[in-house]
Amino acid sequence: MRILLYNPDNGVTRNFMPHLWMFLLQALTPDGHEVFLIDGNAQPMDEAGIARYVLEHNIGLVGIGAMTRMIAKAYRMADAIRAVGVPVVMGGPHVTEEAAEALGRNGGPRHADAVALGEADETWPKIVEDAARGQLKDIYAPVDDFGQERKPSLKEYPAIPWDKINLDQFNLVPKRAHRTLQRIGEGWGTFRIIPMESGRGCPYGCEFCTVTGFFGDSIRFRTNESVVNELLLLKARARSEGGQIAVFFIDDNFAINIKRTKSLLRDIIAAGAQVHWVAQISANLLRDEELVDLIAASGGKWVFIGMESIDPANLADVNKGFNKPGEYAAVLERLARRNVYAITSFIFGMDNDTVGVAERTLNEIRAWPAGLPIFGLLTPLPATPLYKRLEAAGRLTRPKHWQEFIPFEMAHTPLKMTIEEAHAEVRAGWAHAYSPEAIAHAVDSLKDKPLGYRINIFIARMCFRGIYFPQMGPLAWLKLIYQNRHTISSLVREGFSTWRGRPVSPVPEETLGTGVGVT
Ligand code: B12
Ligand code: SF4
Repeated sequence: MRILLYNPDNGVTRNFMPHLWMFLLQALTPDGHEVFLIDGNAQPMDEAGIARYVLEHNIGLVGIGAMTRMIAKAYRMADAIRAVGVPVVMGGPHVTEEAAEALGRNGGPRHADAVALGEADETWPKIVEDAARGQLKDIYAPVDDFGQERKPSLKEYPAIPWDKINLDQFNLVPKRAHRTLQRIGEGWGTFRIIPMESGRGCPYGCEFCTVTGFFGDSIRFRTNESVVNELLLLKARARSEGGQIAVFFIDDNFAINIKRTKSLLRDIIAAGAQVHWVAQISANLLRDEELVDLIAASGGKWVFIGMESIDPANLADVNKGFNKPGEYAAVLERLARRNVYAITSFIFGMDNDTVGVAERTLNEIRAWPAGLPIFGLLTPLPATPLYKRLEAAGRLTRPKHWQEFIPFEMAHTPLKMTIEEAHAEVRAGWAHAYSPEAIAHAVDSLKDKPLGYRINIFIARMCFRGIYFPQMGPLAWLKLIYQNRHTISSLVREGFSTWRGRPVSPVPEETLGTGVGVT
């Protein structure tokens, strides 16, 4: 049977990274079936397009995975596929919480022939076999022989064949530049950010988060050896095609067990498996100097920190009191001393937020080492404790907000400001943090570092701006380049004089070094 695994586009940005679930399920597919992958962010497709694709490729089963914010698009695509007679199985966090919706059991239309609840590592082979026999069941749940929920152990993690998978759709280097860039330095003909997990689960239970409910508070890890081997495989592939690779460790809290994280990072260093990497780590775990040393030595370049708020009352409200705003600056400086920078994520519209929260937060950010701040709104995702609390209090304004997804729009009323005021705060956060002046300031703050770090922060800020401000077409980019022309010309001038002052060197890593790539 031919199987298509499809991930819908998010409708806002061209995702910089593919989704891991597709590669994982592909690796877990029983022999004798052929698997095709389409990520809608890399290969945009509409309903008619996907219906045509499944017919032309003689697809016998389509698997669709989606977060809550993409579910409306996922349902539309599923409807189009089912209309041409091909069965659809859906999985992922949204349908796990809203299976009745996907199966049309709550009064709405049916979108999926089957739903895979929770982690599907162990149920996927069964789903494929049932589909091949034409006997798909409605629901597949990961349970043991006694009907108890079972979380897969990651000790027997499948080897994802990164050396063989066709990754053309995920190359961030434009096709036209491929050949030229392949010859530069160690080779920049391809550049991909690959998702990899080293463990699953987070016990912290923040009120707005799906993770503790979905993956459970039992933390599971792959063996160090399996992670190291995967890194070596990716590194070898990048080398063989004259390209670069970076890894996003998608673990929810990469240092949740500090002892184990240190041991993994030591093994990566010992095996020479360093690639540039990004990971999510909560601020409280970054107090450990030795851990931060190992992060830097093993290739860590960016750490994503869910700071959420600079107000301890807000943090206590959402069960994230372990975040201590008073130590944010020290944590970021500890990282910056090792040339590791942070993506700092904030949520506005929390219960103790008042008008002016953006400016108060920006004031703090301005005093920190340069990084990539991002701003969002408190969002009640289905089945989270937050959703239940707001529902019980009658505060949900759009209880099924996912059925009509609108980016950066609240679905409940905040306590101390209006919905419109919360929207204005998010807009102010993005507008100020990504203004040409703020970008110039961030670049300038790294003037004591090699040029590559300034280019790195500049490119990253230009790209991250697109999370909020639509900049999909060439015109939007031209406008952006014009607005930031002074910073660009100073970087170009400096690059040129650096290059003239240097002998033979191919384009040095720090010149191209967008902070990611094979070390
Ligand atoms: C990496 C990641 C991202 C990446 C992007 C995704 C990517 N390209 O990988 C980045 C950092 C950009 C990101 C951004 C966001 N993310 Co995110 N992200 C994650 C994260 C940490 C890992 C995803 C992952 O790969 N997990 C590991 C794989 C193996 O698990 P999985 O995807 O769930 O797949 C398993 C099962 O669900 C199932 N399955 C999944 N799909 C399918 C399909 C089929 C057919 C079947 C059978 C089974 C199946 O089988 C898999 C194996 O067991 C998750 C948290 C988490 N631990 O999952 C949050 C998570 C998915 N993100 C979340 C959110 C909310 C966001 C944002 C909206 C945050 C924000 N406020 O801006 C943005 C939106 C991004 C966008 N514009 O699209 C939520 C989603 C909750 C929900 N109900 O939708 C999660 C769960 C985290 C949370 N805090 O609750 N994210
Ligand atoms: S620390 Fe992060 S992953 Fe863990 S529950 Fe809180 S928000 Fe979710």
